[in-house]
Amino acid sequence: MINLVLFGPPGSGKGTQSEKLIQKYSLAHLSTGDILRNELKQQTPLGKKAKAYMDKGELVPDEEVIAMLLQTLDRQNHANGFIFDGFPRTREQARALRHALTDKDMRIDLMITLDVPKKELIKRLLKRGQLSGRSDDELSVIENRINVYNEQAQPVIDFYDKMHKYASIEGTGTIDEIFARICAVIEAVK
Ligand code: B4P
Repeated sequence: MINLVLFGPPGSGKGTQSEKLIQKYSLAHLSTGDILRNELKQQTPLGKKAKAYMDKGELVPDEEVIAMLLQTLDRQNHANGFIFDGFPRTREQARALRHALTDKDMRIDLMITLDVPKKELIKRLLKRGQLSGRSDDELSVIENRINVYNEQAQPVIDFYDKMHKYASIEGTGTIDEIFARICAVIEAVK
């Protein structure tokens, strides 16, 4: 079993690389962004509340996101392990995840950050906005999402770095080049 956290700014390729990782390592995928977008689509009370935050590029409050993630975690089969994509994003979320995993006799093996320059993030997200119509892929919202990431990232990185579970990966280049870099750090801890 291996449990991974994929971290990085918006547009750094967390979703893209997660798809490849779940194939290669047969992991269960938990993306809080995807779960929230699904809640929004279903017009659930959480989805309606989350929309206001997501539209502005703000984080959905910890209380809601943590409860949602823990419920989903309880429902998932975890034979080979999990990839947590976009969670935790705050130190509170990191603490809650550690607590929940400890109760299940599990732990995070590695937190991988995808490092991508701001200019490239904006380019990728504007392109995705044109192709997918995601309403948060619009310039002023993208810039706020990047600022929010920059404010919240360091405490999360420190949380895993203190436990020697943090790896930073250069997130530019082709998708396959980045994937090879990620696999190399995973193989080193397996
Ligand atoms: P997320 O869904 O996590 O969205 P993201 O950070 O924008 O995406 P990601 O990094 O996965 O980018 P992707 O691979 O798609 O969050 C959305 C919102 O939900 C947040 O702003 C927040 O409001 C809320 N939320 C989610 N989790 C939360 C939490 N834990 N707490 C509170 N709120 C939370 O890549 C982007 C684009 O780049 C794609 O189009 C892709 O094709 C392209 N791309 C990828 N790799 C590339 C490469 N190597 N070269 C060129 N293009 C590439």
